[in-house]
Amino acid sequence: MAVLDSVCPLDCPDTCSLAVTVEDGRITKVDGSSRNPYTDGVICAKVRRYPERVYGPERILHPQRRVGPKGEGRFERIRWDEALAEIAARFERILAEDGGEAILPYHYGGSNGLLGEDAADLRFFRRLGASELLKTICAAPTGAVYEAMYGRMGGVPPSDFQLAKAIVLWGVNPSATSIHLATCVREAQKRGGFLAVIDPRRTPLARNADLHLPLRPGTDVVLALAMIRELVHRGGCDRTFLEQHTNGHAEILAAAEEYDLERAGEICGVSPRDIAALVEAYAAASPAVVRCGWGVERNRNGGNAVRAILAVPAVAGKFGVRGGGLTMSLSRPYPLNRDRLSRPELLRRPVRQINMNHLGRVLLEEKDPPVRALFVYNANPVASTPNQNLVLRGLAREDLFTVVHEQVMTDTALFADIVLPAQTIFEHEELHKAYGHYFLQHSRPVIAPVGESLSNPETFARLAAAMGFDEPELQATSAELLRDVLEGSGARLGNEGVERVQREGVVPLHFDGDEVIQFGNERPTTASGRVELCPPELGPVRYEARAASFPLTLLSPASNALVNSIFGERVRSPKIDLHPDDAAARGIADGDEVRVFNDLGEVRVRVRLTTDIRAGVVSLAKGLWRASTGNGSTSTALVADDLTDIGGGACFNDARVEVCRA
Ligand SMILES: Nc1nc2c(c(=O)[nH]1)N[C@H]1C(S)=C(S)[C@@H](COP(=O)(O)OP(=O)(O)OC[C@H]3O[C@@H](n4cnc5c(=O)[nH]c(N)nc54)[C@H](O)[C@@H]3O)O[C@H]1N2
Ligand SMILES: Nc1nc2c(c(=O)[nH]1)N[C@H]1C(S)=C(S)[C@@H](COP(=O)(O)OP(=O)(O)OC[C@H]3O[C@@H](n4cnc5c(=O)[nH]c(N)nc54)[C@H](O)[C@@H]3O)O[C@H]1N2
Ligand code: SF4
Ligand SMILES: [Mo]
Repeated sequence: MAVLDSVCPLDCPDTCSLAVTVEDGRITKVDGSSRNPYTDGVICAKVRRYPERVYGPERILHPQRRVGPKGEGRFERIRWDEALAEIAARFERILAEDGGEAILPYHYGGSNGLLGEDAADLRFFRRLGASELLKTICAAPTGAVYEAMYGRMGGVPPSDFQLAKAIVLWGVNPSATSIHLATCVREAQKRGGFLAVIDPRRTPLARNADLHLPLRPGTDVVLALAMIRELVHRGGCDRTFLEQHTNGHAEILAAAEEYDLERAGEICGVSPRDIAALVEAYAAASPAVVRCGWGVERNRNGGNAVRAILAVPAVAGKFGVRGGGLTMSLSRPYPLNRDRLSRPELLRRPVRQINMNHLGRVLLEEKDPPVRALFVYNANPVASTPNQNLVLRGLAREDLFTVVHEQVMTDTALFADIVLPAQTIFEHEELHKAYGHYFLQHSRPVIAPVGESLSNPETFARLAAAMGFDEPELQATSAELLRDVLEGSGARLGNEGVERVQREGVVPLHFDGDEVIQFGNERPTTASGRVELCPPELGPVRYEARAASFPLTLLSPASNALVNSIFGERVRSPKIDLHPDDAAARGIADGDEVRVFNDLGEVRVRVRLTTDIRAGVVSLAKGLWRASTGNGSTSTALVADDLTDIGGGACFNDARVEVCRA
């Protein structure tokens, strides 16, 4: 028996270090380890059960070829060399007839490891001249806004939240999505810190907050502007900071003038007194920190909401002290050489770009050229991409050649022509950044590959060889990819950072000084070196009210049991949250099976009545598998593939639905 080090690679901000028990070559236990001092031995319950996925009945053990109709899931076992030869032959024919752009890679955050995504895979697809996928399904609006306003400035690290006298959690639910941050927030509360939560749902932290503003989804831009106006009118605006460190303050203050407390209260559906109380507590506290999550962005007004939220700490002058300022994704300060890793120079001519949120319509409607081959890896679009029914129709196209590289037989893999077995984190080497802390981590395999599974780098290297591509960078090993991504990492990793991370497994990022202080040692990296409150690329500040086609707003947030669709195979009977008033109006009782529907689709599930959600809003978890509902449809079946106002993001929390008894 041995206990070996690993790292959780799931798309979760915490990137915990793991201690994995291996007996006779098999994993018997996954636990937390203290190698990463921030995650310090604590992990979530779902990852403790990871071995069930590694060895479970859904695990894909060898390459397979479809023998039945698309989607039915009947496959025959084939050898790797047969699979690769068949893919290469199909790709070559498509290249000759329609060009590389008729091939579409589809990938996202299945593994957040640096070697398994946007590395060997992109090298291969660039050499092929395939269409380029715009990775917009998550964090595109927040990313575009943050980049334009603050550049790559580091955010407040979670451990410093304990120092804050006021914390505003805005559209984020750390109890499910970032458990170590939740611990830090509770610690700040124990020390007397004020907590406000802005969320249409009463999340676990909202239950014990000093103030919970259950606003109407999609109205955050108005709330943030009203806060700014109130700061100005109540003497909480830091004019000196605005003059010295920002551009565009006159514009944002002018936009804010439109929303006094009464008007904002009416639009957002919260009491004007609560908005005033929020501003008062926030203005009075130092340090005060705003944590903006991703729930806010998934709306047609999402980009503008995030820009207005990120302006609040600047207007209030909350920077310059440890524990004060703002936090979103913390991945920006990582010293990563993305171009060295993904080699843009392999692209011989510009190629078309395809927004991943439009997968369904692209498969069905794109003509110039049509998508003839789809290569899915690190993603499960049937579960996770907007407009599920359109995606399913696209995948059902008889003339579409679909390859899926996966760990388990997902709803997407069922539609593949060729299925390729992928490894889990326990079977290959990886390098891990995090978006919820500042420790770079390295992990080695702890078991031999299960079945004939291959890592992503190995799969794309073999595919390149099968295509006869002879560029040496298409055959890079994990060790070479690791060196490439850290090339030039310099001071941020210490002088011998590359060796150290491999030797020690965990290396903290170095900031100038030990602490991270926004507008101390961390500053905006915008061209002006200032906060850009109204940069031209974000357009004018705006809020678009929307005529409701159906009466209820559907949210589909993260839940404890899954990470996106990973572990969805375990979920048996999910429930949709409905407010008792909405239920009474429809004659629905707790536990009833209901139809949730709109003009795009219908989902049949049971109901959970709860006052933890605002009336007029319903909530069904993201990432469910089709088998878990009564009719094989999940929340994405009700989500239109509209794009957000900024960044081309998905509008998951902007769906309108009706609910009735089934
Ligand atoms: N357990 C678990 N952890 C995860 C994930 C998971 O699936 N499961 N997913 C990971 C990923 S990929 C991501 S991106 C992060 C996401 O992390 P979070 O941002 O915390 O997650 P979400 O659940 O998308 O949204 C957070 C909250 O936003 C609220 N919300 C919805 N619409 C609005 C709105 O219009 N305004 C406001 N103010 N709030 C709104 C929702 O009710 C929800 O409680 O979590 C990561 N961690
Ligand atoms: N309704 C609704 N849907 C949402 C959201 C929402 O708020 N509401 N939010 C979304 C968010 S936040 C995100 S980030 C996206 C995520 O969307 P996706 O990135 O598509 O996430 P998953 O559905 O978890 O699919 C990841 C797949 O990658 C596989 N995988 C893991 N590791 C590897 C590997 O090393 N190699 C290969 N080849 N495969 C691997 C996993 O088994 C899994 O099936 O979904 C979005 N979908
Ligand atoms: S999913 Fe998140 S909380 Fe759970 S082990 Fe992985 S990184 Fe840690
Ligand atoms: Mo995400």
